[in-house]
Amino acid sequence: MPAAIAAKIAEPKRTVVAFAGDGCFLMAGQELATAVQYNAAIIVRGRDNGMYGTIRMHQEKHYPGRVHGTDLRETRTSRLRALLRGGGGDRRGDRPVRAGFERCVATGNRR
Ligand SMILES: Cc1ncc(C[n+]2csc(CCOP(=O)(O)OP(=O)(O)O)c2C)c(N)n1
Ligand SMILES: [Mg+2]
Repeated sequence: MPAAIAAKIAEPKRTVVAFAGDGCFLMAGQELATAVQYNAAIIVRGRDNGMYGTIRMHQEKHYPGRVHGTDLRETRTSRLRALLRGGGGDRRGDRPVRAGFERCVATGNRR
């Protein structure tokens, strides 16, 4: 997300999309405040699998049966976004994604 925000500030006319896992969003999602502050209308496409999946993969591979500290609870990104006054929608499931994405692109391009 920080890189996406910087990219949008550097290239405001271009559409910038950040792909973020739930763990990634939990590590840097508060930077949404920076995006709002600098009117950097990025799109964040999240994937919530309830874990630090990449780290889990290494644990399972190198330490079978000793998974530790890689579970995450469901991340309610919509609440953080509302708190920080970011726009957009919360689209779960696969079917509404295209419409939601197109709306995000249109919104970002209006700014
Ligand atoms: C700031 C920071 N801290 C730690 C890491 C190490 N790290 C690499 S992948 C990963 C887990 C990412 O989890 P998530 O975003 O949920 O993606 P998933 O692997 O589950 O698809 C972590 C903690 C990192 N890349 N950046
Ligand atoms: Mg994850």
